[in-house]
Amino acid sequence: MTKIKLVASILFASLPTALFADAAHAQSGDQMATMLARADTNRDGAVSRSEFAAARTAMFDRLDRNNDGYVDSRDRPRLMGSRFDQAYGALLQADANGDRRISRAELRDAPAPGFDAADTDQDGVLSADEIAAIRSSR
Ligand SMILES: [Ca+2]
Ligand SMILES: [Ca+2]
Ligand SMILES: [Ca+2]
Repeated sequence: MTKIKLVASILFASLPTALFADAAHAQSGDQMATMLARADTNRDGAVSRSEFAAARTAMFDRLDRNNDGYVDSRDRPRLMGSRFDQAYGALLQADANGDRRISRAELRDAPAPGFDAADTDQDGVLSADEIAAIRSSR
C-alpha cells in the first residue's frame, strides 16, 4: 500500500455510508457493525445515540477539509476524490435545504434510519444484542 493510499484510508475509513444508510440501502451488516464498533467510544459493547452522533461529527470534521463548517465540493481532495465523492454522496442525504452543502446543524438534525431500524426496543441505545442482530440479518 502506498503512503498516499494509506493516508486516504485513514481519512475515509469510517464507512460513512453506514452512518446514513437506511435498511433499503445495499449496506452490509458487517460494515454497519464495524462502524458501530468504532462508534462505541466507552467500550461498553453498546452504542448510544450520543456515541452515534459523535461518530457522525468526527466524519464531518474529516470531510470538511477547509474547516468552513460546511461539507461541499470545495472540500474534495485532488487525490482519492472518488472516496470523497462516496462519503459526500452519503452525507447529501442530510442536505435539508438542498444547497448541496452540509452544515453542522443539518448533520446534527439528520435522521438516522439505520440506527432507528436497528434499535428494535427503541430505547435509544443499540445494545450488543441489537448490533449482533444487524450482523446476522443482512
Ligand atoms: Ca457505548
Ligand atoms: Ca468545507
Ligand atoms: Ca435498543
